Amino acid sequence: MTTVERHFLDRKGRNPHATEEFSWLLSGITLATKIIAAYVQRAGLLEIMGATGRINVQGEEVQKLDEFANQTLVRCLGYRGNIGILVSEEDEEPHQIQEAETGKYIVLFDPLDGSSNINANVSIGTIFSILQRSPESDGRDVMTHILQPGCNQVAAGYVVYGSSTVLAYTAGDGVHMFTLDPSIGAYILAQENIRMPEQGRIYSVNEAYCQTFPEGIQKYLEWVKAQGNYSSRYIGSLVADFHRTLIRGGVFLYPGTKKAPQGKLRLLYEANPLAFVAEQAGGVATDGRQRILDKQPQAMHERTALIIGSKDEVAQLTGANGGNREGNQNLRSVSALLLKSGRG
Ligand code: FDP
Repeated sequence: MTTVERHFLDRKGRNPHATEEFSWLLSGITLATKIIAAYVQRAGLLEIMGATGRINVQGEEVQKLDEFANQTLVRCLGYRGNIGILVSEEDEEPHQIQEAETGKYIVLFDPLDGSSNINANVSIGTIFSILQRSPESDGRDVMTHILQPGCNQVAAGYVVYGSSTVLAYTAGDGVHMFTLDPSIGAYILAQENIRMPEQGRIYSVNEAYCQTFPEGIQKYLEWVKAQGNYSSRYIGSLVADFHRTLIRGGVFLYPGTKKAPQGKLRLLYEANPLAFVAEQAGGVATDGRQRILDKQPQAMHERTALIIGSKDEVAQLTGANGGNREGNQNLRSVSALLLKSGRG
């Protein structure tokens, strides 16, 4: 049986970050997510369903489980000696844990993604991203360490609390998946070096907003339906929709809408870590104009449009790789509309 930490340490020599120190950090994430998984499973019994009555920094209603998941991650990671800064989607400000000399890692996380689905027993998850303090910074301005492009991530991954609890992570050398065995309380290796299928005839989007999507996206959605061989799947929990896309292929998209012109999803806690996982599995992630991992974040809670999935399906939508005629038209329309609205 290979656990996450053991699997990671076995990569010593192949991955510069595969150290005992980093494995200790990862064990903070596995511990926290095991506690969260246990609570998610018993949420109805523990009377921790429902809203707290508080509105978070994102303007969203905070669920009791959101708060619990956030506190669990902060507590479990706060004691890991090598973590300097913790950044949560739920909190307005970063948690500064340690000085630069010791706390060289920064962990950013969405403690409970898809939380509006909690009360309906739909899969939800935790997403994490790990950075190192920026070497260019003088160490005083905390934001220069946090606002790094996604291509600087040292590791990233997610946990889906679904029919089973599954953890997938990358540290820049492939994507590896583990299943939580509740009888022994450990994540056990299920599959190494996962590859996302290059094609997958599944599109995943909240089509209710279609009328307010950029014209290029609307055209793509018309095109996809006209093919007759695509299926639509939308769970409404990014982490679960992404996990299906990783395993079965296809494309997930959440473009800008009238309500959320910049897109709804968060660059640092959602798009960046999933883009890192997608690329490491052979997939692609873009905002319609630019590779997600090249985006220079301007603010901690910045939002972005996201198109992520199988290489061929994203190319079909964006017209990348000299794609087909419809694809190229889609790209031009998406880019032109993004530029016109000042979002490019
Ligand atoms: P939620 O609001 O339930 O937390 O970013 C959060 C997120 O869920 C994603 O997990 C999900 O993909 C998306 O928002 C769903 O948004 P819509 O309800 O607008 O489709």
